[in-house]
Amino acid sequence: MALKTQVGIIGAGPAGLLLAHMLHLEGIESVVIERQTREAIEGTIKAGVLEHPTVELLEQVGLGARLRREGFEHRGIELAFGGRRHRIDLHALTGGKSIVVYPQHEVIKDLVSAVLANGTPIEFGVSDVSLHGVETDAPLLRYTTNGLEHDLRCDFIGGCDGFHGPSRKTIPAALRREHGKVYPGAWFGILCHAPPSSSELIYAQSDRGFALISTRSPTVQRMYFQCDPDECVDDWSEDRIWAEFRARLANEEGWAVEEGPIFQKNIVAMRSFVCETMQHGRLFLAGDAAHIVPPTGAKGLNLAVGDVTVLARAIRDFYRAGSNQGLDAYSVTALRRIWRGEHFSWFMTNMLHDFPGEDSMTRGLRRAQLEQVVSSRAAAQLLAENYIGLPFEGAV
Ligand code: RFL
Ligand code: PHB
Repeated sequence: MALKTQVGIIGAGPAGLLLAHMLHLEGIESVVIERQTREAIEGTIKAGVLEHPTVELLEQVGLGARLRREGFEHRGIELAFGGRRHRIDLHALTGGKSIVVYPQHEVIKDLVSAVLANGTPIEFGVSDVSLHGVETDAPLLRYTTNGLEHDLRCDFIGGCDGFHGPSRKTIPAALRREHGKVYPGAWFGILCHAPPSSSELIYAQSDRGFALISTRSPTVQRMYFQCDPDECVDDWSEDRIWAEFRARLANEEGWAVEEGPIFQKNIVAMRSFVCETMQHGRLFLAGDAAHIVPPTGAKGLNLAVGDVTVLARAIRDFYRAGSNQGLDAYSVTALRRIWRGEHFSWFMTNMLHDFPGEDSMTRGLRRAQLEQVVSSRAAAQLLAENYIGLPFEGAV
């Protein structure tokens, strides 16, 4: 079947859905096609931390109500090492800004409802997605749904299909410069029924490796510990997991992690990746399709939101003012903020993880870095500014 829209969007993750919603607010039509079911995308546990600029943007586009009601504002984080916790006062160090802990799948639920309520179609469960004619003025998305092949003709394609999607690979290899780094570690994540161990997130460095105490609600907690990338979740019993957390969070202050029944376990790889360029003809990449960060800086979703603000504004200017300026500059504009996020995520990862085979010099330098961050206001401020999120490159 032949269909037509202004912007064809591949992927109903935060990037694709937010793009569809922001375009609608500008009177621009789009269609979203998604490989998974609605239940699957609304049920996958991923990120938890929304930066200050992300929260502001979601409020501006009418998606702030549930986030404000059910999310948890955090005005500081703790860095734990050497048996002690050290608070980084995000609020005081950034002139009153904070972050909000609100799970990514709740953001997805809010976005899916808004996009459907706008009348923008989301085709779930599509397969065999391919991109055609992206160098022309009328690119085409071909996909199969319910056994039928469809051709969706559009003016632009939003490649919001995550790290493994087909969009990035459509850019000819000779025009694509890819930068990548895989870390020799991964995160073992759990969800458990327990009260919070702390009122703020704790990023802990120890000789046994990194651990992170995060939260989801007063009764559900999210925690991670660094593990080997080849680890198998089934090898980790509840007892073994709690023993590992206790060992990594051992301290001289007399606090302990709150333990409870674990109901979800998963392993998350750690990589840094950037694709330059993020555009080719009428194809524009946004989010994980173009870049990946290790989770230590809590930046992935937030970077995707940053890309979408730049892209939505560029597409708006094309339709409203006939201007190609924003579109032509998209990649360069978006990449400025992305590289800053990449740098911060790399910095946090190296400061907080001990990797196998490291020498004592590297470990000594890491400790000096941690000591600097908790004893110098200038160093703490730099961390705080990056953690609560750098301003977006202009807003729609
Ligand atoms: P997504 O979320 O991967 O969405 C891409 C969508 O595209 C679909 N897709 C296709 N659809 C049609 N045809 C195809 N051929 C397709 N191929 C793929 C996929 O099904 C999917 O629905 O990318 P997007 O929108 O760019 O969003 C990126 C974020 O999801 C990601 O960066 C964050 O989750 C990263 N992240 C965190 N980010 C933060 O900002 N703060 C955090 O606290 C944070 N914590 C995390 C994280 C990621 C984690 N995991 C599991 C990777 C914690 C974890 C554990
Ligand atoms: C989370 O709550 O899932 C979370 C929090 C902070 C991070 C990464 C993930 O840096």
